[in-house]
Amino acid sequence: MKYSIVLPFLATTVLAAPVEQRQAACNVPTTFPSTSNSKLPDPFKFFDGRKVETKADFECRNKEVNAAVQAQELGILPPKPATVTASGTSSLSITASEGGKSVSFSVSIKKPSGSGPFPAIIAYGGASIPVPAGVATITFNNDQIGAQQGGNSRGQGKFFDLYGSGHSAGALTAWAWGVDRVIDALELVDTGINPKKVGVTGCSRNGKGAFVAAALVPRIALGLPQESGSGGAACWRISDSEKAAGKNIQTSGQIIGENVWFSKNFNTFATKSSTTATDHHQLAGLVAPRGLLVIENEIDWLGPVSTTACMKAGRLIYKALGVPDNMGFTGSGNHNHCSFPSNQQAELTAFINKFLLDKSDSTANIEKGPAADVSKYIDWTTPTLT
Ligand code: MCU
Repeated sequence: MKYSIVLPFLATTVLAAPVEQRQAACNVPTTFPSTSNSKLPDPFKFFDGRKVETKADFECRNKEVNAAVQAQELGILPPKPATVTASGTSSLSITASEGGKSVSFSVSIKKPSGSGPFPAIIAYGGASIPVPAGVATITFNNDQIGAQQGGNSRGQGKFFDLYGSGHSAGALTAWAWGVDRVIDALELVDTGINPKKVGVTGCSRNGKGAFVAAALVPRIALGLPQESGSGGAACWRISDSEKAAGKNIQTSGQIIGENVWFSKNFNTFATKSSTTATDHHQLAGLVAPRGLLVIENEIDWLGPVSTTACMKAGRLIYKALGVPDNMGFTGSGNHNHCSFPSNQQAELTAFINKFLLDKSDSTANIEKGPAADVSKYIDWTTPTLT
Protein backbone atom coordinates (compact mmCIF):
# COMPACT_ATOMS: atom_id res chain seq x y z
CA MET A 1 0.00 0.00 0.00
CA LYS A 2 2.76 2.33 1.05
CA TYR A 3 4.55 1.86 -2.26
CA SER A 4 1.50 2.25 -4.41
CA ILE A 5 1.23 5.82 -3.11
CA VAL A 6 4.89 6.74 -3.18
CA LEU A 7 5.95 5.13 -6.43
CA PRO A 8 3.67 6.94 -8.88
CA PHE A 9 4.81 10.20 -7.31
CA LEU A 10 8.46 9.25 -7.72
CA ALA A 11 7.95 8.02 -11.24
CA THR A 12 6.32 11.30 -12.29
CA THR A 13 9.06 13.35 -10.69
CA VAL A 14 11.88 11.31 -12.13
CA LEU A 15 10.41 11.11 -15.63
CA ALA A 16 9.31 14.73 -15.83
CA ALA A 17 12.56 16.34 -14.84
CA PRO A 18 14.68 15.63 -17.95
CA VAL A 19 11.89 16.83 -20.26
CA GLU A 20 11.60 20.12 -18.40
CA GLN A 21 15.33 20.58 -18.40
CA ARG A 22 15.55 19.93 -22.11
CA GLN A 23 12.82 22.48 -22.81
CA ALA A 24 14.32 25.07 -20.50
CA ALA A 25 17.71 24.71 -22.16
CA CYS A 26 16.29 24.83 -25.69
CA ASN A 27 19.75 24.26 -27.26
CA VAL A 28 19.71 27.47 -29.27
CA PRO A 29 22.47 27.22 -31.89
CA THR A 30 24.82 30.09 -32.68
CA THR A 31 25.38 29.17 -36.33
CA PHE A 32 22.58 28.67 -38.82
CA PRO A 33 22.12 26.74 -42.05
CA SER A 34 22.68 28.58 -45.31
CA THR A 35 21.70 25.84 -47.75
CA SER A 36 19.89 27.33 -50.71
CA ASN A 37 16.17 26.50 -50.82
CA SER A 38 13.75 28.58 -52.83
CA LYS A 39 10.78 27.24 -50.81
CA LEU A 40 9.88 28.84 -47.49
CA PRO A 41 11.79 27.25 -44.60
CA ASP A 42 9.87 24.66 -42.57
CA PRO A 43 8.66 26.31 -39.35
CA PHE A 44 8.16 22.86 -37.85
CA LYS A 45 11.68 21.49 -38.20
CA PHE A 46 14.58 22.51 -35.98
CA PHE A 47 17.79 23.53 -37.74
CA ASP A 48 19.31 20.20 -36.64
CA GLY A 49 16.52 18.32 -38.43
CA ARG A 50 14.39 17.33 -35.42
CA LYS A 51 10.63 17.72 -35.83
CA VAL A 52 8.64 20.27 -33.87
CA GLU A 53 5.84 18.20 -32.35
CA THR A 54 4.65 20.04 -29.25
CA LYS A 55 3.89 23.63 -28.29
CA ALA A 56 6.88 23.47 -25.98
CA ASP A 57 9.04 22.39 -28.96
CA PHE A 58 7.70 25.37 -30.88
CA GLU A 59 8.74 27.75 -28.09
CA CYS A 60 12.26 26.38 -28.46
CA ARG A 61 12.01 26.58 -32.25
CA ASN A 62 11.03 30.24 -31.91
CA LYS A 63 14.13 30.87 -29.82
CA GLU A 64 16.38 29.53 -32.57
CA VAL A 65 14.39 31.34 -35.27
CA ASN A 66 14.70 34.56 -33.29
CA ALA A 67 18.46 34.05 -32.94
CA ALA A 68 18.80 33.32 -36.68
CA VAL A 69 16.74 36.35 -37.73
CA GLN A 70 18.81 38.59 -35.49
CA ALA A 71 22.11 37.07 -36.65
CA GLN A 72 21.36 37.15 -40.37
CA GLU A 73 18.88 40.00 -40.90
CA LEU A 74 18.05 42.32 -38.07
CA GLY A 75 21.16 42.55 -35.91
CA ILE A 76 21.23 41.86 -32.20
CA LEU A 77 18.54 43.18 -29.86
CA PRO A 78 20.35 43.97 -26.59
CA PRO A 79 18.79 42.85 -23.30
CA LYS A 80 17.24 45.38 -20.93
CA PRO A 81 19.87 48.00 -20.06
CA ALA A 82 21.35 47.99 -16.53
CA THR A 83 19.20 50.96 -15.52
CA VAL A 84 15.92 52.26 -16.94
CA THR A 85 14.14 55.19 -15.29
CA ALA A 86 11.02 57.05 -16.35
CA SER A 87 8.92 60.02 -15.29
CA GLY A 88 5.95 62.04 -16.48
CA THR A 89 2.50 61.05 -17.64
CA SER A 90 1.29 62.70 -20.83
CA SER A 91 4.90 63.15 -21.88
CA LEU A 92 6.72 60.08 -20.63
CA SER A 93 10.45 60.64 -20.41
CA ILE A 94 12.64 57.52 -20.44
CA THR A 95 16.35 57.20 -19.61
CA ALA A 96 18.33 54.06 -20.34
CA SER A 97 21.85 53.61 -18.99
CA GLU A 98 24.44 50.96 -19.74
CA GLY A 99 28.22 50.77 -19.44
CA GLY A 100 28.59 54.35 -18.13
CA LYS A 101 26.50 55.86 -20.94
CA SER A 102 22.93 57.17 -20.85
CA VAL A 103 20.33 58.15 -23.43
CA SER A 104 16.94 59.76 -22.91
CA PHE A 105 13.88 60.06 -25.10
CA SER A 106 10.22 60.75 -24.57
CA VAL A 107 6.92 59.55 -25.97
CA SER A 108 3.64 61.42 -25.83
CA ILE A 109 0.54 59.68 -24.46
CA LYS A 110 -2.91 60.73 -25.59
CA LYS A 111 -5.41 59.11 -23.26
CA PRO A 112 -9.15 58.67 -23.61
CA SER A 113 -11.27 60.57 -21.14
CA GLY A 114 -12.55 58.73 -18.11
CA SER A 115 -10.69 56.55 -15.69
CA GLY A 116 -8.25 53.89 -16.78
CA PRO A 117 -6.22 51.88 -16.85
CA PHE A 118 -6.46 52.02 -20.64
CA PRO A 119 -4.97 49.88 -23.34
CA ALA A 120 -2.68 51.72 -25.74
CA ILE A 121 -1.25 51.55 -29.23
CA ILE A 122 2.34 52.61 -29.75
CA ALA A 123 2.36 54.41 -33.09
CA TYR A 124 5.61 54.84 -34.99
CA GLY A 125 5.67 58.48 -36.04
CA GLY A 126 1.92 58.83 -35.27
CA ALA A 127 -0.96 56.50 -36.13
CA SER A 128 -2.23 56.10 -39.68
CA ILE A 129 -4.94 53.70 -38.57
CA PRO A 130 -8.00 54.99 -36.70
CA VAL A 131 -7.44 54.40 -32.97
CA PRO A 132 -10.84 53.86 -31.34
CA ALA A 133 -12.26 55.57 -28.29
CA GLY A 134 -11.14 53.73 -25.18
CA VAL A 135 -7.61 53.15 -26.48
CA ALA A 136 -4.72 55.53 -25.82
CA THR A 137 -2.17 56.47 -28.49
CA ILE A 138 1.51 56.56 -27.59
CA THR A 139 3.40 58.46 -30.27
CA PHE A 140 6.89 57.09 -30.68
CA ASN A 141 9.53 58.99 -32.64
CA ASN A 142 11.33 55.96 -34.01
CA ASP A 143 13.63 57.99 -36.26
CA GLN A 144 15.19 59.51 -33.16
CA ILE A 145 16.14 56.05 -31.86
CA GLY A 146 17.57 54.85 -35.19
CA ALA A 147 17.90 57.10 -38.22
CA GLN A 148 16.47 55.92 -41.57
CA GLN A 149 17.84 58.57 -43.90
CA GLY A 150 19.39 56.28 -46.52
CA GLY A 151 22.63 54.32 -46.53
CA ASN A 152 24.71 57.05 -44.91
CA SER A 153 22.56 57.14 -41.80
CA ARG A 154 23.71 53.76 -40.50
CA GLY A 155 24.59 53.75 -36.82
CA GLN A 156 22.92 57.08 -36.02
CA GLY A 157 20.33 57.74 -33.32
CA LYS A 158 19.95 57.28 -29.58
CA PHE A 159 20.25 53.49 -29.71
CA PHE A 160 23.66 53.84 -31.33
CA ASP A 161 24.69 56.64 -28.93
CA LEU A 162 24.26 54.04 -26.19
CA TYR A 163 25.60 50.90 -27.90
CA GLY A 164 28.07 52.39 -30.37
CA SER A 165 27.71 53.30 -34.06
CA GLY A 166 29.19 49.94 -35.09
CA HIS A 167 26.47 47.89 -33.35
CA SER A 168 25.01 45.16 -35.59
CA ALA A 169 21.39 46.34 -35.19
CA GLY A 170 19.60 47.78 -38.17
CA ALA A 171 17.07 50.55 -37.59
CA LEU A 172 14.16 48.08 -37.22
CA THR A 173 15.90 46.43 -34.27
CA ALA A 174 16.92 49.75 -32.73
CA TRP A 175 13.25 50.81 -32.81
CA ALA A 176 12.13 47.52 -31.26
CA TRP A 177 14.60 48.21 -28.44
CA GLY A 178 12.91 51.62 -27.99
CA VAL A 179 9.48 49.97 -27.81
CA ASP A 180 10.85 47.54 -25.21
CA ARG A 181 11.96 50.57 -23.11
CA VAL A 182 8.55 52.23 -23.50
CA ILE A 183 6.98 49.12 -21.96
CA ASP A 184 9.60 49.22 -19.17
CA ALA A 185 8.52 52.81 -18.52
CA LEU A 186 4.82 51.92 -18.52
CA GLU A 187 5.60 49.25 -15.92
CA LEU A 188 7.60 51.73 -13.81
CA VAL A 189 5.29 54.75 -13.82
CA ASP A 190 1.54 54.84 -13.29
CA THR A 191 0.54 56.63 -16.47
CA GLY A 192 -2.98 55.20 -16.52
CA ILE A 193 -1.96 52.75 -19.26
CA ASN A 194 -2.15 48.99 -18.74
CA PRO A 195 1.29 47.68 -19.85
CA LYS A 196 -0.23 44.26 -20.54
CA LYS A 197 -2.56 45.66 -23.21
CA VAL A 198 -0.23 47.43 -25.59
CA GLY A 199 -0.34 47.19 -29.36
CA VAL A 200 2.11 48.55 -31.92
CA THR A 201 1.51 50.05 -35.34
CA GLY A 202 3.27 51.93 -38.09
CA CYS A 203 2.90 52.20 -41.85
CA SER A 204 5.21 51.33 -44.71
CA ARG A 205 8.84 51.53 -43.50
CA ASN A 206 7.39 52.07 -40.03
CA GLY A 207 5.11 49.09 -40.68
CA LYS A 208 8.22 46.94 -41.07
CA GLY A 209 9.24 48.40 -37.72
CA ALA A 210 5.90 47.62 -36.07
CA PHE A 211 6.07 44.02 -37.33
CA VAL A 212 9.60 43.53 -36.04
CA ALA A 213 8.71 45.11 -32.67
CA ALA A 214 5.75 42.75 -32.30
CA ALA A 215 8.05 39.83 -33.16
CA LEU A 216 10.95 40.75 -30.86
CA VAL A 217 9.13 42.25 -27.87
CA PRO A 218 7.00 39.55 -26.20
CA ARG A 219 5.25 42.10 -23.96
CA ILE A 220 3.42 43.48 -27.02
CA ALA A 221 -0.15 42.13 -26.97
CA LEU A 222 -1.14 43.05 -30.54
CA GLY A 223 0.84 43.77 -33.69
CA LEU A 224 -0.82 45.98 -36.33
CA PRO A 225 1.75 46.42 -39.10
CA GLN A 226 0.26 48.45 -41.96
CA GLU A 227 1.47 48.23 -45.56
CA SER A 228 4.89 46.98 -44.46
CA GLY A 229 5.48 45.16 -47.75
CA SER A 230 9.01 43.96 -48.38
CA GLY A 231 10.97 43.61 -45.16
CA GLY A 232 7.70 43.17 -43.26
CA ALA A 233 4.80 41.01 -44.38
CA ALA A 234 6.42 39.89 -47.65
CA CYS A 235 8.62 36.80 -47.78
CA TRP A 236 12.01 37.43 -49.37
CA ARG A 237 11.82 34.26 -51.44
CA ILE A 238 8.33 34.93 -52.80
CA SER A 239 9.27 38.50 -53.69
CA ASP A 240 12.27 37.16 -55.63
CA SER A 241 10.05 34.76 -57.55
CA GLU A 242 7.59 37.57 -58.28
CA LYS A 243 10.44 39.77 -59.46
CA ALA A 244 11.63 36.95 -61.73
CA ALA A 245 8.08 36.82 -63.14
CA GLY A 246 8.41 40.47 -64.14
CA LYS A 247 6.71 42.33 -61.27
CA ASN A 248 7.86 45.74 -60.08
CA ILE A 249 8.42 44.52 -56.54
CA GLN A 250 10.90 45.40 -53.84
CA THR A 251 13.35 42.60 -53.06
CA SER A 252 16.01 42.04 -50.43
CA GLY A 253 18.69 42.75 -53.04
CA GLN A 254 17.20 46.22 -53.54
CA ILE A 255 16.27 46.99 -49.93
CA ILE A 256 19.78 46.75 -48.50
CA GLY A 257 20.92 49.55 -50.80
CA GLU A 258 17.93 51.80 -50.16
CA ASN A 259 18.16 52.21 -46.42
CA VAL A 260 19.53 50.95 -43.12
CA TRP A 261 16.47 49.08 -41.88
CA PHE A 262 18.41 45.82 -41.68
CA SER A 263 21.74 44.86 -40.15
CA LYS A 264 24.77 45.16 -42.37
CA ASN A 265 25.09 41.42 -41.73
CA PHE A 266 22.09 40.98 -44.03
CA ASN A 267 24.06 42.18 -47.05
CA THR A 268 25.58 38.76 -47.65
CA PHE A 269 22.18 37.04 -47.63
CA ALA A 270 20.12 39.72 -49.33
CA THR A 271 21.45 39.00 -52.78
CA LYS A 272 20.74 35.28 -52.24
CA SER A 273 17.59 35.28 -50.15
CA SER A 274 17.15 31.54 -50.69
CA THR A 275 20.08 31.01 -48.30
CA THR A 276 18.58 32.74 -45.26
CA ALA A 277 17.75 30.25 -42.52
CA THR A 278 14.27 31.75 -42.05
CA ASP A 279 11.76 33.86 -43.96
CA HIS A 280 9.05 36.28 -42.95
CA HIS A 281 6.23 33.79 -42.39
CA GLN A 282 8.33 33.03 -39.33
CA LEU A 283 8.26 36.69 -38.31
CA ALA A 284 4.53 36.10 -37.83
CA GLY A 285 5.47 32.88 -36.03
CA LEU A 286 7.54 34.89 -33.56
CA VAL A 287 4.47 36.96 -32.68
CA ALA A 288 2.37 33.79 -32.15
CA PRO A 289 0.32 33.10 -30.11
CA ARG A 290 -0.16 36.82 -29.44
CA GLY A 291 -2.53 38.97 -31.51
CA LEU A 292 -1.47 39.97 -35.03
CA LEU A 293 -3.45 41.70 -37.77
CA VAL A 294 -1.41 42.29 -40.90
CA ILE A 295 -2.85 45.15 -42.95
CA GLU A 296 -1.73 45.40 -46.56
CA ASN A 297 -2.47 47.11 -49.87
CA GLU A 298 -2.25 45.98 -53.48
CA ILE A 299 0.56 48.26 -54.58
CA ASP A 300 2.99 46.27 -56.75
CA TRP A 301 6.10 47.50 -54.95
CA LEU A 302 4.81 46.07 -51.64
CA GLY A 303 4.32 42.67 -53.27
CA PRO A 304 0.62 41.78 -52.90
CA VAL A 305 1.13 38.12 -53.85
CA SER A 306 4.22 37.90 -51.66
CA THR A 307 2.57 39.43 -48.58
CA THR A 308 -0.62 37.39 -49.03
CA ALA A 309 1.09 34.01 -49.55
CA CYS A 310 3.70 34.75 -46.86
CA MET A 311 1.07 35.64 -44.29
CA LYS A 312 -1.04 32.62 -45.29
CA ALA A 313 2.03 30.59 -44.34
CA GLY A 314 2.23 32.62 -41.12
CA ARG A 315 -1.38 31.73 -40.34
CA LEU A 316 -0.49 28.03 -40.74
CA ILE A 317 1.86 28.49 -37.78
CA TYR A 318 -0.96 29.98 -35.68
CA LYS A 319 -3.15 27.09 -36.82
CA ALA A 320 -0.58 24.53 -35.71
CA LEU A 321 -0.55 26.20 -32.30
CA GLY A 322 -4.33 25.85 -32.09
CA VAL A 323 -4.96 29.62 -32.24
CA PRO A 324 -5.70 30.32 -35.94
CA ASP A 325 -7.96 33.25 -35.00
CA ASN A 326 -5.19 35.14 -33.23
CA MET A 327 -3.73 36.17 -36.58
CA GLY A 328 -5.52 37.84 -39.47
CA PHE A 329 -4.50 39.23 -42.83
CA THR A 330 -6.36 41.94 -44.68
CA GLY A 331 -4.83 42.99 -47.94
CA SER A 332 -7.58 43.44 -50.43
CA GLY A 333 -8.13 46.49 -52.58
CA ASN A 334 -5.92 49.27 -53.81
CA HIS A 335 -5.87 52.65 -52.14
CA ASN A 336 -3.47 55.48 -51.42
CA HIS A 337 -0.45 54.24 -49.53
CA CYS A 338 -1.04 54.46 -45.76
CA SER A 339 -4.51 55.95 -46.01
CA PHE A 340 -6.55 53.39 -44.09
CA PRO A 341 -9.56 52.29 -46.20
CA SER A 342 -13.02 51.67 -44.76
CA ASN A 343 -13.08 48.13 -46.17
CA GLN A 344 -10.46 47.07 -43.60
CA GLN A 345 -12.25 48.68 -40.65
CA ALA A 346 -14.22 45.62 -39.52
CA GLU A 347 -11.05 43.51 -39.23
CA LEU A 348 -9.20 46.23 -37.34
CA THR A 349 -12.09 46.78 -34.94
CA ALA A 350 -12.40 43.06 -34.24
CA PHE A 351 -8.69 42.67 -33.45
CA ILE A 352 -8.48 45.77 -31.24
CA ASN A 353 -11.66 44.80 -29.41
CA LYS A 354 -10.46 41.27 -28.76
CA PHE A 355 -6.81 41.83 -27.92
CA LEU A 356 -6.80 45.30 -26.32
CA LEU A 357 -10.32 45.89 -25.04
CA ASP A 358 -11.06 42.34 -23.80
CA LYS A 359 -14.28 42.12 -25.80
CA SER A 360 -15.55 38.90 -27.34
CA ASP A 361 -15.40 39.88 -31.04
CA SER A 362 -14.71 37.09 -33.47
CA THR A 363 -11.42 37.29 -35.38
CA ALA A 364 -12.01 33.95 -37.10
CA ASN A 365 -10.84 33.32 -40.67
CA ILE A 366 -9.71 36.83 -41.51
CA GLU A 367 -7.70 36.20 -44.65
CA LYS A 368 -8.50 38.71 -47.36
CA GLY A 369 -6.13 39.37 -50.17
CA PRO A 370 -5.46 38.90 -53.86
CA ALA A 371 -5.23 35.37 -55.24
CA ALA A 372 -2.02 33.82 -53.94
CA ASP A 373 -1.39 30.11 -53.73
CA VAL A 374 0.70 29.41 -50.66
CA SER A 375 1.21 25.75 -51.64
CA LYS A 376 3.48 26.92 -54.48
CA TYR A 377 5.98 28.17 -51.93
CA ILE A 378 5.99 25.50 -49.25
CA ASP A 379 7.12 21.88 -49.21
CA TRP A 380 6.07 21.07 -45.63
CA THR A 381 2.84 20.16 -43.91
CA THR A 382 1.26 21.76 -40.87
CA PRO A 383 1.15 19.55 -37.80
CA THR A 384 -1.22 19.94 -34.86
CA LEU A 385 1.15 20.70 -32.04
CA THR A 386 0.21 18.93 -28.83
C1 MCU B 1 6.75 50.03 -48.04
O1 MCU B 1 7.76 50.74 -47.34
C2 MCU B 1 8.71 51.54 -48.01
C3 MCU B 1 9.42 50.81 -49.10
O2 MCU B 1 10.05 49.66 -48.55
C4 MCU B 1 10.46 51.70 -49.75
O3 MCU B 1 11.08 51.06 -50.84
C5 MCU B 1 9.87 52.98 -50.22
O4 MCU B 1 10.91 53.84 -50.62
O5 MCU B 1 9.19 53.61 -49.15
C6 MCU B 1 8.15 52.86 -48.55
C7 MCU B 1 7.64 53.79 -47.48
O6 MCU B 1 8.14 53.77 -46.37
O7 MCU B 1 6.74 54.70 -47.86
C8 MCU B 1 6.32 55.68 -46.95
